[in-house]
Amino acid sequence: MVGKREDAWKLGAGWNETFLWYAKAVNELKTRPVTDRTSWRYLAAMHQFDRDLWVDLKIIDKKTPLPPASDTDVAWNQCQHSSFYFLPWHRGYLARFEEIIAATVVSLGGKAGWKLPYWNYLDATNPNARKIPEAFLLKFLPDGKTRNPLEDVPRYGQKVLGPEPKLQIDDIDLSAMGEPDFTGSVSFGGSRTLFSNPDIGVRGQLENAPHGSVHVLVGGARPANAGEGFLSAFETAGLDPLFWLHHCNIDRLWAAWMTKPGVRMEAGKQWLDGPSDRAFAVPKADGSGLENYTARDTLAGGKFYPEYDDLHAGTGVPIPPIGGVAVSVAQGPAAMAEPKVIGANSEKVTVGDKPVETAVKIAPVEGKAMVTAMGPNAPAAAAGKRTFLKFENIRGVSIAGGLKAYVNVPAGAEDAPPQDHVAGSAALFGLASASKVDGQHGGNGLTLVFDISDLARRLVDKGDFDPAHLRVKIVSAHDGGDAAPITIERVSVLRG
Ligand SMILES: [Cu+2]
Repeated sequence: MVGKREDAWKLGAGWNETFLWYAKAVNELKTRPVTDRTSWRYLAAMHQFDRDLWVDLKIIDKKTPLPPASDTDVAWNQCQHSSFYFLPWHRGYLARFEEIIAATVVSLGGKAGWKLPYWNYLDATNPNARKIPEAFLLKFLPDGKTRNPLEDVPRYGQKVLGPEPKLQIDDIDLSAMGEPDFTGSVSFGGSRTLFSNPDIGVRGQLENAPHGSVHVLVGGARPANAGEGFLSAFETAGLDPLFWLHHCNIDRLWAAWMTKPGVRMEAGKQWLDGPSDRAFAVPKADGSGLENYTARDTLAGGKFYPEYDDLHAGTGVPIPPIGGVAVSVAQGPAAMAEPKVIGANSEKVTVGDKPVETAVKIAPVEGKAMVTAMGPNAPAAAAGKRTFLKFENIRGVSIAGGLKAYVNVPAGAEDAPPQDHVAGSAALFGLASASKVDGQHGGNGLTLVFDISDLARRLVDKGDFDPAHLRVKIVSAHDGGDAAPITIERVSVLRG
């Protein structure tokens, strides 16, 4: 294939060639039956499919013939979330989607080599970066009468990405890019990383933000079945043409991260060769069959390895790579020591339309060591340790949502907790789906980890850190609204 993937905002305003052909190709794919492996709906169902929901949303009707089980068992419902396959699986998915669009563009009379653009929302040098690219907001194609499929999608969230107080999402940022390790150990669940471990199901930092946040910020979130935007749920996300540009940027952030000196890439066979229980599959570009791939195929030299015009702008990676080629990546033991649970709260928490406070108790020995480590006379090794707050098995029936947590909110400040007590905030992308007992995620819900090292240190400095009684305040989306409550099995503190 020729050419590289480019920044959507640098392709020209409004209907540039790339978007015009994308729109035409999407319209063409939409005309194909769902049994066609190159159809718009087949491709979206590969991410996740829910027949009842799709019927409700009129994406299919009850009589629509679906592909045979030999296809759907292999190729549908594959999306990898809260898993260390999150990035490689999506990379293969994007690559084949791009090839199918490119082939469609050619079949419609366009040029060969169409490339998926990326939505570079965190490019601080571009004042438009956070806006949804224009072509996704126009009602019609340039002919003035053909409906624009890039716009013709339910979206109830933001058109310009930013803080969303109602959803408790502070903002999107590049903090995930500072993580040194690609994946963590089984016991910790990979929460110190860009990623997460499949056995535990912790959401990795990049997957959490900007990935999950942008999904929910654009899609919007309301109580179950009230018509969330397609981007807010696993089952509909792939039906929004913007999904592919968002994921292209997430993929680029991974590519950029890999060029950072000293980062530790996953090199285990379990990751490289893909899950043993189910191979990753994509349709052949001409739709004639299915084809398997592994994470190995998504790395340099592999068939799904992408090329980007720029790994610098909007990635937080300061040194542009030479010729866009990833530098060799360190492998071996993780940069950080194994974090351990040193304390937890005692019972399941339910957060409804009012914030809830839960007390976390750290074991006395660990607590003392922690306070000492943060003091001025701490040994260097101990001082470099990090502190995490973990929320396990967050469940709810709302399609998505959000959560924000604070530690030790001062008395009297309950209504407007100070910013310097914020532990973190997160969009709960896929909440309902991950909470379904019969779902792919086994009903385990979502598990999140926030790095609270700086916050803990500030509290110790102020003398406001009693390890035996940390007060964690949790606010959920729709605070004061009508959303269904979320439950959290356990809140714990880890050090490592
Ligand atoms: Cu996604």
